[in-house]
Amino acid sequence: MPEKSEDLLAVAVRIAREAAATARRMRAEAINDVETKSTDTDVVTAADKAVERQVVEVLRVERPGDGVLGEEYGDTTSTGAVRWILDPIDGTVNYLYGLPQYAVSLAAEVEGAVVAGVVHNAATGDEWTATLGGGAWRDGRRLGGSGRTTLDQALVGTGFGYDAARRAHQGAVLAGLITRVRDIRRFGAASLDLCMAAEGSLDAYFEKGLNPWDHAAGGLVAAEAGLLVSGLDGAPAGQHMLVAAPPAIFPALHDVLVELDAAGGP
Ligand code: LIP
Repeated sequence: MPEKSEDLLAVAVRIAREAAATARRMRAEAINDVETKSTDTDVVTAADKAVERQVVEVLRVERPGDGVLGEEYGDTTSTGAVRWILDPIDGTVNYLYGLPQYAVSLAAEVEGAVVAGVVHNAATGDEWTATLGGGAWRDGRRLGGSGRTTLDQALVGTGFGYDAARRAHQGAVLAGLITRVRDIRRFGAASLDLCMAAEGSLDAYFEKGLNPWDHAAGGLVAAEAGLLVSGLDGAPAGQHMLVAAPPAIFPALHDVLVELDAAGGP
């Protein structure tokens, strides 16, 4: 008998809240051991690593057969059907600067399909959850996405990679898009961007270069809020592109992104 998504969500919510408390405590103590990864601006702090170690250890003890895919320590082995997908602190640059837009993002994947997810803003305590087929929720309120129907009235979220060559291409895409939409917002954490799109605080969101841990939980929240979440030209959402938008504006945004070669470049 497969586990109920609701039960997996309850585990995820409890663990994410504990992890967020650790992130807050460590930030209050001092940001230290800041290292860089792919570029000089792609940072990872001691808190990122400590939070991921905390989550991995709790899951190892409580759910010994499960696997974990985390941003900082990669994939652990699993003997069962469940794999947890974790970004310990999504929005690390915001965390470094003290901007209240960073989250613990934790999703449960069963036989390759994400069935439960939580995104917990570690700065504000705001929390979004979803289960496959069970809807998307924020603090007990069911989410239904934006009612926007035209792209020229849409407030569109996006983000940028850390590599200069990719940023140059993304900037060129933005230059072509910005006159076709109401406006652009860049908040710095994909999981929260997807949750804002799910609740209608953004009308849509897109980004090239996301990793599974960036969007596993937030992508389920957005999809369960009724948004279309995918890549371009029928591809699934992935590193080449993720687009999340209500059905009314998804086609127009999709076609502009194709026209601007948003999935292209380095
Ligand atoms: C971040 C993403 C964001 C992207 C940033 C960064 P991180 O993840 O959530 O959407 O634009 O460049 O990749 O690195 O803070 O976990």
